[in-house]
Amino acid sequence: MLTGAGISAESGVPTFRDSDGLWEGHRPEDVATPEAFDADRGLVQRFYDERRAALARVEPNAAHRALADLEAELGDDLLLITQNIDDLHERAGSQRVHHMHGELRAAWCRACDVRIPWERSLADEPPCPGCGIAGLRPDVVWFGEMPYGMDEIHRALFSCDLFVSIGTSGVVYPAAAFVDYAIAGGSETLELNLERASNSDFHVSRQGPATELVPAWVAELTTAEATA
Ligand code: BJW
Repeated sequence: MLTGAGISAESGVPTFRDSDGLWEGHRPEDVATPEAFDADRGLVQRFYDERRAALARVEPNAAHRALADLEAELGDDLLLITQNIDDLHERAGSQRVHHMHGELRAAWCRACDVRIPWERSLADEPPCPGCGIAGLRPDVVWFGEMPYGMDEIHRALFSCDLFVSIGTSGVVYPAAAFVDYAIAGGSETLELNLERASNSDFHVSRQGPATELVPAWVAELTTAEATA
């Protein structure tokens, strides 16, 4: 299972590539890079500070909750990989969430290479609690950086029975290629999205808002499992 910005859209978290989702007028490809951070650290730190603070004003929606219910049924048979850096899956009750692009509520010290939970601002360049150096950045994955946990993800993709992609545009790699890896491994594939993604190799694609499609699909699946 892969989720993207679309699953959090109805909670009020802006997506990246929808009409109102631009990064202060920039394409994410131009600013979500370590080079952009080095060029204008204040801008990037403020942007993430604002998004971290905004988490307090949003709530998980019916799609997040349905996936938490599904995890309660399937346990370790469900691997929930999210590209999102918000914590709405966890707040809905999911316990095994793999944040491949990092998390807003975490910081990474570039000086001592530790990753720590972080709730406050980073724009004022606070010292790292570990080494005391002001080297903290958001613990998120920018273009040109390696997403987290790719070995585990690849193993799961090549061995799963069903790969489901929810609310992601399919333009950012490596996540955009997951459907192809799953198909290569013999999996069925399903897309749930407002609009078809650009990597539309899925066996089945359903269009609509996540808060409708995801609970309906989870209900179908759990009913089918109960009667099997
Ligand atoms: C709804 C809805 C509703 C709306 N209900 N649905 C040339 C070719 C191929 C690859 C490359 C290339 N040049 C460079 C690359 C690699 C590059 C890349 O992909 N570039 C592309 C732009 C071409 N990738 C990387 O650099 C990655 N690293 C990497 O590749 O390392 C090497 C490697 C090699 C081999 C294996 C593994 C690794 C790193 C990518 C990091 C992306 N980082 C960001 C920022 C994270 C921090 C932050 O959040 O600020 O991640 S960018 C941004 O895009 C963010 C997202 O996670 C990511 C994906 O966005 P997402 O979730 O798809 O959102 P949107 O807005 O695009 O789409 C929303 C979707 O929701 C739409 O489909 C709507 O229809 C839908 N929707 N409302 C249901 N209510």
